[in-house]
Amino acid sequence: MKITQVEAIPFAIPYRKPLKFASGEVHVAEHVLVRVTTDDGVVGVAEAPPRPFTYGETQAGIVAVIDTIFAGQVVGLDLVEREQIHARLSRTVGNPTAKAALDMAIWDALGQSLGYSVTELLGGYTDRMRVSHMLGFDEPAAMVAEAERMRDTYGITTFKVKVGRRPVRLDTEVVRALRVGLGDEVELYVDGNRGWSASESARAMKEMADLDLTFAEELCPADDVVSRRWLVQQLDVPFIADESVVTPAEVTREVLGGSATAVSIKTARTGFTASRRVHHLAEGLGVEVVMGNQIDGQLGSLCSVAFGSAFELTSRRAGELSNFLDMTDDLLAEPLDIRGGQLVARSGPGLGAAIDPDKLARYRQD
Ligand code: MUC
Ligand code: MG
Repeated sequence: MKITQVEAIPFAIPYRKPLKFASGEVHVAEHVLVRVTTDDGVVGVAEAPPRPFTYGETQAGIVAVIDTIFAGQVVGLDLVEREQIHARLSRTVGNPTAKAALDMAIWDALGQSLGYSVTELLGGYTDRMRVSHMLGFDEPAAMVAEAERMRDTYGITTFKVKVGRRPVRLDTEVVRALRVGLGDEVELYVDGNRGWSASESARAMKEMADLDLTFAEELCPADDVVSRRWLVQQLDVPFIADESVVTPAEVTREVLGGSATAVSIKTARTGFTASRRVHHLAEGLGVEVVMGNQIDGQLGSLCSVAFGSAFELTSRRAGELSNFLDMTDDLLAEPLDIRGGQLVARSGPGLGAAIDPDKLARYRQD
């Protein structure tokens, strides 16, 4: 089970409609397919979705760092030496998305080699999650129509609404329209991607006090240390830290510092090895967890549901698993199927993710 080759293949697939939010917008999925081959001929895969405006990683940068730094650190190691692999990749402070995709492709290869699904290897709690859909910026009527379509077509009843625009009324009116249009049956929460100040966030949350929100996420920057703590202490819903908690140490700092009361786990940035550490830490700290979405394609969403299904804490809340629906196509040979508001992790072995060779040939950029 020795790793003999690591490939980083850039590909690009357009979105049917762009996803817009306070820190950026995505029109084309310019992702990287990572493939890990072993001496037994097993091939593990995962997907890296760079978010330049958040983590500074780009598609070209991910290909370069894997080819020139990370591949050489793991080739020759056995698939079971996961802590050795983690230690070597962790010498590099940044590049979370590149490290995560490599880590997940190794777990996929390990699962295939041992004959178990990744979910079974990680924890095996269940095999499915409820799905939460992210709604990007648009006019209130268009966002309500989008949510109704997701509910009627896929049975999705949990929605994360992007906020963080100015004036705050632009967003609070959208959330009110969603509550009125969809009724009390749906769950709603908001994500500001650091777009507001702490005081704007407090005002917006007051305006939405009667809308029965489940969570508020990263409404203002974590670096506004004192004012963010002030905000989090006055809210009556958990405050999710997302892009401010890329490492377990950051989770510890934000939670113990009173600047977050829940965490988003994104396998796209912590893979399986470090996501497991974040999960255990969240359990020990006693904070809630939401499986987040780095605007993943189908392979990335399969990784999220594989991890989220593995533990009780991560499968308790709906996971953000559906934004691949906005893409015009994908690389998976067998598309993901959201039904009754749920997504099932594949029974494996590994991730159970076969790549369609014709689609890869069509969309690859190298
Ligand atoms: C989110 O939860 O913030 C937007 C940027 C990113 O990296 O992830 C998305 C969703
Ligand atoms: Mg977020």
